[in-house]
Amino acid sequence: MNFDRFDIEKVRADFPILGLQVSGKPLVYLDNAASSQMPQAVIDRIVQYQTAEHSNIHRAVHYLSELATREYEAARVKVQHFLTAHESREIIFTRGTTEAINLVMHGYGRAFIGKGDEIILSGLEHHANIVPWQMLAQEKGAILRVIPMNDAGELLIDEFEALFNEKTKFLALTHVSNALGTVNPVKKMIAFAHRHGVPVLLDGAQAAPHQPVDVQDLDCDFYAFSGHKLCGPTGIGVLYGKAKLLEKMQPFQGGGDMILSVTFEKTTYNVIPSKFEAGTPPIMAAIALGAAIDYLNSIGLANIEAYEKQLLDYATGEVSALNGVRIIGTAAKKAAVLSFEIKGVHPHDVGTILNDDGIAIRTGHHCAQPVMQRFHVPATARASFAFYNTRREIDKLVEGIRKVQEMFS
Ligand code: C6P
Repeated sequence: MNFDRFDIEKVRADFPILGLQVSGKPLVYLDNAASSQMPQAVIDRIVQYQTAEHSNIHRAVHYLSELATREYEAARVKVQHFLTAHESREIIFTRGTTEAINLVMHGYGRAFIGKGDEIILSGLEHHANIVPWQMLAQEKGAILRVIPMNDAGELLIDEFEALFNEKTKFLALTHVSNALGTVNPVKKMIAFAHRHGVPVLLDGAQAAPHQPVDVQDLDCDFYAFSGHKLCGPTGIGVLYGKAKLLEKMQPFQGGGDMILSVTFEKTTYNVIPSKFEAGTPPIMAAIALGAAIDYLNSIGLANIEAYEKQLLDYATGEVSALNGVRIIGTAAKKAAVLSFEIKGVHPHDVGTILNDDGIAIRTGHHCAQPVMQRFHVPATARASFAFYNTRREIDKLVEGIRKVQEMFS
């Protein structure tokens, strides 16, 4: 097996936290789908900003304010190129994927989706791409339609197509499932939705950190992702939206920076993207996200995707060879997520015992309870990989699973 896409030891050395000992053992961090770790370059960028650049933006003519404004807007341009968006004004900084989806629900959904209209979601969605649409449906009297999946965790495309009718007004779809790792055939699904005049939001939280994303090639109308899953900090996320849609949307929140003028009678809203960035934004976090994108680009998203696929293939082979372990989510096209259950052991016990060996995985419903319901499990154990993980770490995971089985035998 070829693991030499890039120098993994050099990459690991960029992440100080990977040198940590947990429970007296070297940390094996396999919870990257929840939050990935931060390289020194991003930590340094945060320190530099806080020590020599910090100020509020868009508000003053002094040196620091102009510098911080420049760096914040430069981060927006980095995100634009990262997503291959047409224009930087199509990039809106949010607190994360959740806020980005809520922004679309409020700004687009409340204006353009009404009573009896239908919104299509998939059975693979994270709660962040279910609950806002449910709230909208309750408010407006709209209806949610759900694309079912097969036992591998792949969406049933015939059933997807059959859901469309003249009432269909929106498709909100995850690019990659956080619970199972399924990579959805989003480009084809977007093209189908567009043939019916239906705009599409992609939840890219689990895709953007793991593969190149080109929103123009996908032709999605909205794309959302989070900084903390992409080697950046928490508190920052991105909403990409096509300019022509963002322009006709209502603001999400009211306050400073999103206005051109205010009187007690009337407010005129700012142009995009400011119209959607009310109040002082997470300036430091946006700049750090820009640094994270620079770092990922220095490795190359295509290299990351190829390397993580090798990790996933290796892990899938090793874990599926274990008696009494069931992998949940066996789609033909998967990102680096391995959800599993060990016969007779609650996933929380699996997580706790692995933690005793310094191995970090996530256990629970992964904020995707409908996925758990589909597979008739209350929860799973989930190992999720990043480009700084190694085959040796997967061996440790497998040793840990064997140890759990011995303890419960
Ligand atoms: N999934 C996980 O462990 P926020 O919290 O806004 O940054 O991201 C929400 C979100 C939305 N969509 C998908 C597909 C996601 O995976 C997540 C976050 C984490 O799987 C935390 S629940």
